[in-house]
Amino acid sequence: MAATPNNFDAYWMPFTANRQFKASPRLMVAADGMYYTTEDGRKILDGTAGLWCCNAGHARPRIVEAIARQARELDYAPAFQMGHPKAFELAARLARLMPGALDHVFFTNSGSESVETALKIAIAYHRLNGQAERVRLIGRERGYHGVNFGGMSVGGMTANRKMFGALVAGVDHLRHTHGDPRNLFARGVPEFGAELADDLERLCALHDPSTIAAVIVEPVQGSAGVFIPPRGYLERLREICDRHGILLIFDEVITGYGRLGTPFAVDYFGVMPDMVTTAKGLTNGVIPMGAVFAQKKIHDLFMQGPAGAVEFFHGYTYSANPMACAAALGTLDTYEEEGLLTRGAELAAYWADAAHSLRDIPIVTDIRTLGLIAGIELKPIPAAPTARAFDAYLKCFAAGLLVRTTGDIIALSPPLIVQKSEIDRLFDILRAVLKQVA
Ligand code: PXG
Repeated sequence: MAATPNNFDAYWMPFTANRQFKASPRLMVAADGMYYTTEDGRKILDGTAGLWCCNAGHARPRIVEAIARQARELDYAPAFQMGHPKAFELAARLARLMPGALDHVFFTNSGSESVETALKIAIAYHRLNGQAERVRLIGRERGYHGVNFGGMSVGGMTANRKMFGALVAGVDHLRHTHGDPRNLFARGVPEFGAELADDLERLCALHDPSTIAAVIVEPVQGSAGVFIPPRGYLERLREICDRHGILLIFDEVITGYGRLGTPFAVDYFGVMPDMVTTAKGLTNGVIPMGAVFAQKKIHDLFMQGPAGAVEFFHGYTYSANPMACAAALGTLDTYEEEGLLTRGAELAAYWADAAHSLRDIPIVTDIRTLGLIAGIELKPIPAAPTARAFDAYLKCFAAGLLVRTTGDIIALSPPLIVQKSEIDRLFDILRAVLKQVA
């Protein structure tokens, strides 16, 4: 086992209460299958697939071997005006996996970069299409699209925005879909609230739809606390976008690669956006990588200038990095061989039953489930919002279970290899902890 570092000072940790953590650190030193191992040798059941990304579980041989082989064979190749075979192989394979005409793939290194890339493609697309006035971007309250300026601006989580100035100009937000009491404890897609999509018409009336480039939404809002779109909501957004010539972007950084029991949320909801942003499960979280899928009509419009001209002045040093491509191919092999991209569909009912069994606990005020996701909302301690959920998080960790919390919501998203016995164990631990924090 690794030795405890003797100095916690230099590392400025992301999205972390640094001083609290460093006073009482939680260090992982190994992972295998469904379990992490902590520095003090305890096994922790992974209830969150790392951060919604290790969909195939940990230390998967196909991925480990692919990375090791790639490091020996071709460690890095320049990304601009140059290529390597695995980049093309991976893009072609992803295009086959994604339904419809979403058949061109731009590689990034994270969900945040995928979002920036898609927003830039949207604005540039309209300009190439003779509609340079389409520059506005519409996101949604409580949306999370990463932490870079574009994604932060279309995002709708206050804490992620308020410290950072005026953000990107020309952005507005749809209302979120959470809170209709008729949807409480709904299993799967809730029935009420499709008309909330009409909020887009309000923004169109306010700004003039001919100034709007794109709408970006997470099909299921993850980070803010698992908010599942009401039945018919995404269809309605699609219709309104079509009516006004607005591009629709699905941010599938969480929902992509099997989380809902289908390869993508596009498959689950049967609604076809113009672009899809992904990351996380693309490489099982093992090497940073993101991918933006664009419809053929978008890609092809860029390909019309002089043949020697760079068509899109955008990209990253590590776009389609060979190590990341190898990890992604090893990941897709694993998903395919083990049927993981649809495994969630087989387990969804068992998962939902287990999650909803917590309903009798008095501090549980709502439970939401879809595929292999669950959001369990707790009654906040008066005057101490988030404290109860964080306490539950610490107690779960002490009891051998990793969960995520956001506000007073516990979010669960286990690796897609999870067994029923592990689902039982997960909810047994959670039940005991929720009773302790009541
Ligand atoms: N879009 C969506 C929908 C996301 O969920 C990002 C973009 C940004 O991805 P990167 O790779 O830049 O972090 C995300 C990331 C959580 C949690 O616990 C969620 C994310 C990241 C970390 C924690 O809910 N989502």
